[in-house]
Amino acid sequence: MKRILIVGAGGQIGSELTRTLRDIYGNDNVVCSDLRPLKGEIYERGPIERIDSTQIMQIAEAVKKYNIDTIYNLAAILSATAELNPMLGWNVGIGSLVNCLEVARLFGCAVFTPSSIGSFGPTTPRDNTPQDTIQRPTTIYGVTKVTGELLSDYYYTRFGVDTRSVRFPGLISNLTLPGGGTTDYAVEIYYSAVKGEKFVCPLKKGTFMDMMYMPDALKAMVDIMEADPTKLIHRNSFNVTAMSFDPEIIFNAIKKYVPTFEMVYEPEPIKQAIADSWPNSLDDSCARKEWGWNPVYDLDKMTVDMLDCLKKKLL
Ligand code: NAD
Ligand code: AKB
Repeated sequence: MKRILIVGAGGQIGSELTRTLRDIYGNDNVVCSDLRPLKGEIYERGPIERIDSTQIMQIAEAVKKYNIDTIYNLAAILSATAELNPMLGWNVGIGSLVNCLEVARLFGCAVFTPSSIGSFGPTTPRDNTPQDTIQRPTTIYGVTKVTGELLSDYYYTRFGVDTRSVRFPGLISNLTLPGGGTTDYAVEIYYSAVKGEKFVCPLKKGTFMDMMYMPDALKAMVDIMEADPTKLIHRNSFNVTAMSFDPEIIFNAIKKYVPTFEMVYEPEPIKQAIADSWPNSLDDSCARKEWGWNPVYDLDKMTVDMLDCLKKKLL
């Protein structure tokens, strides 16, 4: 049975990953931690620690105290927010990663750290972006993600630390709101539709990006850490995707079920520039071949579930 520490468990992914990992591995075997206080049923089912992941001793003490063998490192500042404070983006993203890797080296832990479509840039092939290709991002978020991929591979080849990662697209979910990314609009649009509000879209029509529904993302994070290491040719990091759309396509997918729904475009320059530098769609064939990646949700199936869950939550 794994003994897991989640770092940065309070966010969009961590709030759901805590529940998933506790369902699989048992409440007491999954320690959740964050800089901010963690409150609520999901967190209180098992051990909670307050950890600032830029402080290596705080991670090391928790790993020792709970006999941890696997770290899920989720602490980061997402793309749009990081662009407003690049040093914070670097210090949290890289500080947390280096500390997790060093503690993992000393205590023999495996480490999962998500990369992102943000690790690509304007010179990357935009359509069907290959697994191994140009990675010259123009955002500080992307710089931290490429650095993170390289560092994670370095710790694997140099020290044998079992590091694994996926390049997530925009994640869509209904439990915890996203934390300042460029793809957040694809979550917020569902909240507007359910609340009966007109949606103000921060990106232009025709801005395509990859996306994924949270249940598939949770499955990816479990499956890659359970994968047979002898089958992994790549490690840090695998392209994974489930769908690609622009604002018009997701708007029409929602309008099919909420006929009165309205949207206007008011592009935000920072978000638009970031989105324009990212791929339109990824080729995730290596993940499919090496560890059986196979998402369940397409746009329509996700839309039905999102609207249903948000109606129960908000109305
Ligand atoms: P989020 O912003 O919702 O959550 C991040 C969490 O990290 C927050 O709870 C925050 O309090 C915590 N944190 C910040 N500084 C910290 C520190 N010093 N010590 C401890 N905790 C700290 O982000 P998320 O969406 O859950 O993303 C998690 C990871 O997944 C990040 O690496 C992100 O880049 C990556 N990712 C997310 C998406 C997405 O669409 N959500 C897509 C691609 C990659
Ligand atoms: C962001 O938009 O910053 C994230 C991501 C795709 O990495 N959602």
